[in-house]
Amino acid sequence: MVVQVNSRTRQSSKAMDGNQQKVEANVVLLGAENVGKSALVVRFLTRRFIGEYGDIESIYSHCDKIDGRDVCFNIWDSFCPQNGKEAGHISDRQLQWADGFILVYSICDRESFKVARQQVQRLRQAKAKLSSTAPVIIVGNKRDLQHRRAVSSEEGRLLALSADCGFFEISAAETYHGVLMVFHELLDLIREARALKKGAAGLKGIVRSMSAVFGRKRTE
Ligand SMILES: Nc1nc2c(ncn2[C@@H]2O[C@H](COP(=O)(O)OP(=O)(O)O)[C@@H](O)[C@H]2O)c(=O)[nH]1
Ligand SMILES: [Mg+2]
Repeated sequence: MVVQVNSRTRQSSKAMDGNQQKVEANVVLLGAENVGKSALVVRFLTRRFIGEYGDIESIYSHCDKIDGRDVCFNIWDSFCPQNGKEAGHISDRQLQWADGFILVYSICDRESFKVARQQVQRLRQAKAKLSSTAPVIIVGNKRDLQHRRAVSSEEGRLLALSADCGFFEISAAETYHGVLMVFHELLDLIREARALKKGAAGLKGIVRSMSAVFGRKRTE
């Protein structure tokens, strides 16, 4: 069962045959320690839940056909220490590299929701500074542990709405489907953001050419 609220690299599409384009998307997984970031990535890559994942920070590549289009995800599974100054830190490299973010908390860990809230705030500030359009999806994981729930769906949904992020509640332990929906939704948002950027760049070009023409006329 998945709960969803709907609310976007550098351009790195490569031309394939005809109009088909290969889409590449860099995705960074953020969130506190122990919320299931690695479980979510491994589920997406292998369709399996293996239980224990260790504390390795890795970048994985995963290529697939989605809606008849070749898509290649590069997924940065980050490692976030729970305590100290480093808690909730998002590096400049991650900010520059990412086309989109998946921000995970555990529905049975109130502290992890606090970290998610801080990271949403950091992302907003950094995005404004870098004029980045990278979309964010907030994910409440461990939905199977209802009896230990400490964060209501409503709180998660409100956080997402307030920051214009996507939202899902899932269980990486129980289903592959929820995880798949998160990546597909993020891909849609990334493609939307690229199209908007392209449109805005095109519009700027038209405005530049028009002002060149009218500018010249005035001086003639
Ligand atoms: N019950 C339950 N446990 C989960 C779920 N996802 C991850 N876990 C467990 O939570 C722990 C931390 O997972 P991990 O992926 O290593 O978290 P990370 O530190 O955020 O990468 C592990 O023991 C996982 O088996 C889930 O959806 N439900
Ligand atoms: Mg991990």
